[in-house]
Amino acid sequence: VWSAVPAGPPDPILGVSEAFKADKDPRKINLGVGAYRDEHGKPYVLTSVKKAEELVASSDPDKEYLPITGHAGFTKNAAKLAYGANSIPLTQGAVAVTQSISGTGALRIGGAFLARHYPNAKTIYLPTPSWGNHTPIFRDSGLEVRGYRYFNKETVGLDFEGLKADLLAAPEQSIVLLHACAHNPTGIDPTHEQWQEISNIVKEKNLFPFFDMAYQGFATGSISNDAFAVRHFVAEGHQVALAQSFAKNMGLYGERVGAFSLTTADPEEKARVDSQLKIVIRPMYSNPPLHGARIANAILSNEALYGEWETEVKSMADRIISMREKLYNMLTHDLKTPGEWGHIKSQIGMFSFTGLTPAHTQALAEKAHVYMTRDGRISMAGLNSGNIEHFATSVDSAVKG
Ligand code: PLP
Ligand code: TYF
Repeated sequence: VWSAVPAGPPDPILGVSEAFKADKDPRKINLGVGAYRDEHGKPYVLTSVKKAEELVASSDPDKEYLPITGHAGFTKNAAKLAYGANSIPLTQGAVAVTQSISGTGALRIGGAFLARHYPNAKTIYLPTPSWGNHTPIFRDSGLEVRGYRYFNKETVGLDFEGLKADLLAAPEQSIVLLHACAHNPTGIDPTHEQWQEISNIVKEKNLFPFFDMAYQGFATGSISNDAFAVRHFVAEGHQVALAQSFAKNMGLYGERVGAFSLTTADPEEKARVDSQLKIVIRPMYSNPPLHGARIANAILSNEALYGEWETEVKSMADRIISMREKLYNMLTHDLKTPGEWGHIKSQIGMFSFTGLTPAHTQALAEKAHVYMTRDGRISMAGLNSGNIEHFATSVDSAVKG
């Protein structure tokens, strides 16, 4: 039956982990997938998460189905985390929110909802580059995918003029995907002033903003600072779509905890939107899983646990920042590696877009057992005091050829 099915390519990011696993050298380093590692290179389960799990277990909960839109306490608290407790649409009861299968599921629900109900052009503009999964998610949702300029190779910074020109040239009422903070893969975010300008263009051109917030807390270490863009747009009167993930900031990767929300005009409109979100979700997976939402809700609804969690998010962000400093110093001062490496320090969040070429990344894998995506992106969280020297000297050799 399947004789005509062609073999497909592996996921460009998860495929890196496969190559890493197959390598038996003890010096090997995986800087491919964006998953936090502690200073010993081990996956990290947050103490606040362990305590939340104990709290959940001690309440001896049942295993009944959740409603289609998920755990009501969790979705309420997730929306509060993103929009802020004083957000006007939130206090007015005008935010439609559903639990989702992490951030990917939230994007997919959003894509499907927009393809069905957005009254205007079914085109979504993604930054170039963007997270590799964005294009297939929105294409498979039934939207047409186009790009807007984002990264300037020359400055290794934001191509703000290109971004503005492309959004101004987009047909009115197009959808525009914005990384809320800690842009993946570049690690480059607009400044607050630039966000204000983007908000003005989005308003002027009547574009529809769809925020992907997969790293709230990871950019600056502060939950509220990292929500600046979303909260600014909402305060400016935009109606927004928002995909949230708790994979990174709570370390709940495999638990698949996320939320999708839409701000609406009023509670009556919200109720209609809610009903249609259910109609989108029901034939996809009926209702979401329980456990992760209970953990996240236990943290978000308990003041002491919330405080502990915020401290842990900041400590993850700070460890990454310290690795940026160290790597920069090794390349620039110790090894005098050719090139300008300041962007390693200035980039934000989990990733650094190093500027290493596909040829460099191939040499690093083959000669040094160092794995990263072909675009030269590294997950800073994969570096630690035990492996950073091997990484820096290997990069130095690759660059010097
Ligand atoms: N959006 C971006 C930009 C990401 O980097 C990721 C990956 O973590 C996601 C969304 C969704 O990830 P997940 O489905 O694991 O929450
Ligand atoms: O960019 C990353 O590394 C993360 C993790 O199909 C990820 O966003 C990567 C690929 C993928 C799902 C998650």
